[in-house]
Amino acid sequence: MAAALLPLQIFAQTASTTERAGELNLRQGVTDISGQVYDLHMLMFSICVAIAVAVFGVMFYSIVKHRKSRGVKPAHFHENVKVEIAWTVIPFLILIFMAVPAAKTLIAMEDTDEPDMTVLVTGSQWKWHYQYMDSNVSFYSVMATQREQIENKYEKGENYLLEVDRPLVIPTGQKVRFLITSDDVIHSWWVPDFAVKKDANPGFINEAWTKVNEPGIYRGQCAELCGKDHGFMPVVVVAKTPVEYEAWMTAQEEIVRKAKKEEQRLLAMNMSMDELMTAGEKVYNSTCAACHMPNGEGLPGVFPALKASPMVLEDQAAHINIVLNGKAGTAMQAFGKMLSLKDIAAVVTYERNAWGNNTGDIVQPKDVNAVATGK
Ligand code: HEC
Ligand SMILES: [Cu+2]
Repeated sequence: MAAALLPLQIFAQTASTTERAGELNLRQGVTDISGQVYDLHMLMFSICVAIAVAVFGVMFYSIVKHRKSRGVKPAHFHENVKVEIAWTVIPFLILIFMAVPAAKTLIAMEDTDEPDMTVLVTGSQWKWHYQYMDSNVSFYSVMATQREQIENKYEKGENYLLEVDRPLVIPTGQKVRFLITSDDVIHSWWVPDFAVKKDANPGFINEAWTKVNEPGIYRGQCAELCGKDHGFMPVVVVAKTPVEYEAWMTAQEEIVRKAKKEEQRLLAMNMSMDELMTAGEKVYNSTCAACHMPNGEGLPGVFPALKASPMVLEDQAAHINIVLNGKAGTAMQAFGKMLSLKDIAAVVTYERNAWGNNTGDIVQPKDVNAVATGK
């Protein structure tokens, strides 16, 4: 909480935020490409300023020097071939002069050939999913800013709305290719320090790439208006040295291996009603209650009540299926990728027995697996 922070820390945070807010120019970024984009931006900007100074200079000089009150008679030079050629050829040459370096940089930005590694980036309302194509590691990256900061109950932190639970980790000095797509609406994956900003379109895959020179934490956001929580899907990329990256990747692969083993163990076991209800309540409150409400009554006309819902009371397979796969075109998303078999078994059991639903049904991880695999 704000009150718990040292005054010095608060001062430091405010100082750095205002510093960033006061930044007027495009940032230089941390990759060769972002440096090229910056140089291009400065070149174009200087050309525009020079043209503006020349054009307005001549204009204001003429207005003042040749004003009517001084008795100046206007000159007439309609259809002057020399002037017409000049004002066609000069802008044409300026445009060519600008187009050559711009095209060079654009082509370099689009050149995703021969990457050292590839990450599939999938946007969904309102979080990012990262899948390392060269391994079996994948995870969601969800905004970590506290609700209380958003609601102005706590002091806003230094990285307000720009912090996540699990950042994307990439190695420095390697060409990382991003395949960018979406599960629902159009998002846009944007990391200003890399000069990477690509639309994430459902049903299409866009490509981008980066090669980060220095280890560090780089922050960005979804740059496409994608619904009510558009501002709440930040991008955080941590660039580590190749050695540190390898260590991180090995640890992640170990976690995946353990989870697979744990899943096998779960499939073989039966959990008790108490265990399932306790775990299920936790999952429900953190993942489902925002829409279906803590009391299971939903929001009439927007989010259906699960209390006394016929699907929840009767059709167990349909119930498991909608939690696993969601329902296309509605806010009910697929939780199969996000929750474990155990979590889904627990939350489905919880819904079937909480709020007076009292079906007595116990759903085990293997029941969820049966629906997931169609066996
Ligand atoms: C972002 C809002 C949202 C969240 C979060 C959400 N749901 Fe839903 N849910 C919906 C909507 C909207 C529907 C209705 C879909 C439709 O039109 O049939 C729905 C439908 C359902 C249904 C079918 C109800 C019926 O009677 O047809 C079940 C069961 C369900 N959700 C369970 C869950 C569970 C379990 C979770 C958490 C793991 C969850 N939902 C999280 C929005 C949400
Ligand atoms: Cu978005």
